[in-house]
Amino acid sequence: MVNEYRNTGGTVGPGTKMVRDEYIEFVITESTTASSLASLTFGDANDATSMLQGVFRFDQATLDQALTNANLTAFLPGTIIVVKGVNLGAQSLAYDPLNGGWSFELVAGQGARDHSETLVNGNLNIGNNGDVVWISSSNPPARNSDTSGFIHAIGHDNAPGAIATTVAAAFGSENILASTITTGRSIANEGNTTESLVSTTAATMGQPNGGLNTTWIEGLRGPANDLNAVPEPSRTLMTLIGMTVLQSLRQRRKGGLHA
Ligand SMILES: [Ca+2]
Ligand SMILES: [Ca+2]
Repeated sequence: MVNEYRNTGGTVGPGTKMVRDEYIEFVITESTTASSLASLTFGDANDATSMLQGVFRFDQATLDQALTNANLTAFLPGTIIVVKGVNLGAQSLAYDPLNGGWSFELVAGQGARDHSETLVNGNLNIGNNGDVVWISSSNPPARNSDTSGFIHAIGHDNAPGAIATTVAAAFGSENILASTITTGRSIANEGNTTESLVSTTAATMGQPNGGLNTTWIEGLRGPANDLNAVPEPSRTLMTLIGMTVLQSLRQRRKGGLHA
């Protein structure tokens, strides 16, 4: 799922097809192999959200390297993948969820790159007036209006074009924030699988977006990371201990009054 995207006023890095200081962020919701991820495409829309604009893919050799580094054969639920412009630091494949390293960062033009079939051939450039960031099983979209393979998308537009309208119909109206944005802002999901999109100056590249989004992603990562996943017997025990303490306090207070 698309979790966040950053809008700056920057220009496209030479040869990278993406604005040099923008980023987009995906959350993996179920165990996914490198070859599965490499078969997907992702990208953005034009400012009018009426057409697809940039089409990217993940580089499988790079994904394989991240898995090798993690000593895993598939990406785990709760993993955050960042795709970023060339000015946002070196590519980071230090993926290690078994030791708390739940994100990795691909640089546009390196581990994430423009799709070789340039049927849709724009730059990944987040717009002030509107945009849709999408991920698709269609490889690649056949034309700039082809949303048939969309797995997920979020966007913003106060006057949605055809792509944003389709996304709202397919995934829910909460997937499109009815607003324009300024530069220096992210569109971030502060919800879970039911989006709660906000326009925010906060940048949380590679991290959950706070609120329910953090609770949800930590839940995907498993019980060790999720206080809400404490097994029922332990919760019951904690409640009982709490009640016992309360009763002791009351008794002590009563005793105090009598003394
Ligand atoms: Ca765009
Ligand atoms: Ca984030």
